[in-house]
Amino acid sequence: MKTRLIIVGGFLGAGKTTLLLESARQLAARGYRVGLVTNDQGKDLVDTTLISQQRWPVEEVAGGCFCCSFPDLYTSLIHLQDTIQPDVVLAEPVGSCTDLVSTVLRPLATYYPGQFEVAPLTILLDASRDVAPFPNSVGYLFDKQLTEAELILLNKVDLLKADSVNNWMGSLQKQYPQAQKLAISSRSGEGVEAWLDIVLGQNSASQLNLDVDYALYAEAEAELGWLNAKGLVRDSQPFSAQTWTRNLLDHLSQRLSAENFPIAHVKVHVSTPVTAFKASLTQTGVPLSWDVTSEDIPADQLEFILNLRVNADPQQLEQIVQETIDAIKPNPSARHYFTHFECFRPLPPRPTHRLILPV
Ligand SMILES: Nc1nc2c(ncn2[C@@H]2O[C@H](COP(=O)(O)OP(=O)(O)OP(=O)(O)O)[C@@H](O)[C@H]2O)c(=O)[nH]1
Ligand SMILES: [Mg+2]
Repeated sequence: MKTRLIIVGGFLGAGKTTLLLESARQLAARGYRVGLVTNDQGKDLVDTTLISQQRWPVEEVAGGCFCCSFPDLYTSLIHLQDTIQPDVVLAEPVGSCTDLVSTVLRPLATYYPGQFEVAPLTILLDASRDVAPFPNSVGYLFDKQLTEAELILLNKVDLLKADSVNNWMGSLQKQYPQAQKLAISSRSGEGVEAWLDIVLGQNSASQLNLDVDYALYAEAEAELGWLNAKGLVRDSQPFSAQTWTRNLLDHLSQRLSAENFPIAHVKVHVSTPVTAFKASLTQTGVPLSWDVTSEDIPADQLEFILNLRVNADPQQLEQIVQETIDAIKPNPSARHYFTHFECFRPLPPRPTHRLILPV
């Protein structure tokens, strides 16, 4: 049995995980068996935690993007096939990754035609994203992601007025004429059914050899400081996990803004034995966005996973995170512990395969 593989790329914070979760729900309601694959340069991911908490089968490709960790991606897909026999796998590459057609979709379709049917490459675009505060190389990467799209989804249209959606669709058509386009809201589900009809019914047929300068692409990735941390906070008396989550993101937002470090995505998952919260900041100065909230029952301990992707030096990010977690202690007696802490700049991309079509 072949598995249909739907790959959804797009810049950090564009809404890929939100779309994957909404799609998994809609596909399951249509009777499909679904698996998911997440991906990151590091480990301990908010996305994987969020997906598995919602009880979807998920595999994580950690320590490099799909293109550079192709054998791990393949192993994850085979593992899903062996364990849950999925009809459909939804996969989300790292949000700073491009050249996916030549390095991931085409190799999968070419080397494993009996195992996978690969849907057209979908790239998600956050209608509210402004890349102007980032260095030019990041803008280059952002443009390359859209240039190789077979399908562009203008996401977060719930935040836009109708005439603004029309303007967006018009300018996307001019700039990226190669791609089919839809306006969606991953959050409300608007437009997702129409997109699923396309990616269930069509295979990737891109003949594009993306013209990408790997030195500039590497520079763009290296502009983003990456920080993944996992830990716990304990106190002798119960405290609010929701307030702690809000304080964490508010503090980080203020510090990063004061230092002039543009945010690509800052996300945190916080849980106690009886509650869970997940929230994101996708841009400097934009209010935090809650994805998971529950009744705020105070507890004397919480666990957190924090992922930052910010245009800043990783050591400065580390210092800001350490100081912030100290500053937002629920009480002076509270203690925090890190069980994992890594911060780095992503290494230059070195794809396992790069299948270029003869011209
Ligand atoms: N208003 C609105 N918010 C959305 C929508 N889609 C996603 N978001 C929010 O945007 C934030 C980032 O969404 P994610 O799904 O985590 O984005 P992502 O592309 O997976 O991010 P990375 O994995 O870090 O690249 C979350 O707080 C989402 O709730 C949408 O359609 N409308
Ligand atoms: Mg994600």
